Amino acid sequence: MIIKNAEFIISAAELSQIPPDRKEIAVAGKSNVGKSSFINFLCGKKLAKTSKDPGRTRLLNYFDINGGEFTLVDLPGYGYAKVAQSEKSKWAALLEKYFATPCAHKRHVLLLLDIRHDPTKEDLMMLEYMYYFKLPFTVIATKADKLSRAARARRRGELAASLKIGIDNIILVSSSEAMGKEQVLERLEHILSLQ
Ligand SMILES: Nc1nc2c(ncn2[C@@H]2O[C@H](COP(=O)(O)OP(=O)(O)OP(=O)(O)O)[C@@H](O)[C@H]2O)c(=O)[nH]1
Ligand SMILES: [Mg+2]
Repeated sequence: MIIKNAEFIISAAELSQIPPDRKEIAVAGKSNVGKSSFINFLCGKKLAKTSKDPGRTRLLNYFDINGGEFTLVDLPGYGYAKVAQSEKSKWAALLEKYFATPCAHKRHVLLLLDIRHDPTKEDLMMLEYMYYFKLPFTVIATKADKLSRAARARRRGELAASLKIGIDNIILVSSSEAMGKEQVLERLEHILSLQ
């Protein structure tokens, strides 16, 4: 798969604003894990706003890929401690609605985890959602540039064990050092061919 064209569609606070029936790849993960950077890296252009401050993406941001081939969704990050409880529950409600609402979209979730850290309880909750709502997912381990090659391989095994998934369901990426793009695009091609 080649991403030839990527365009911002809409920032939505409500599911009713979601564009009509499309194949959808959702990018989920903890605040600051690198979701927006990953989308920009994948698309080869600065589409999504990134930030050093966690909690930058507060809405569902939709991007069209290759003129209708599929839609990428940048989801608001969860688990950022310094945010007011009221904001947190707003995000949680939006995310829950996103995952729980049955829809015509054929969805696949890319669940991003920082390669250096063990999954948090929110990450595990996301995983529970995936299983509960029978949403297929792939784990993307971000910021792989922060570790040596040997440490990366070790962490991949550890993450797979703690998530109880196969290592082939974890792709290592670095948006800043341009690692893993080919593997992600290959996986997306496969996912979309099944939808
Ligand atoms: N070293 C390194 N830093 C990264 C990488 N990807 C993202 N970052 C940094 O991590 C921080 C957060 O990145 P974002 O892409 O904004 O994270 P996000 O998950 O979209 O965050 P929210 O929108 O707050 O949920 C920024 O300072 C990025 O520069 C990476 O692959 N390697
Ligand atoms: Mg973001």
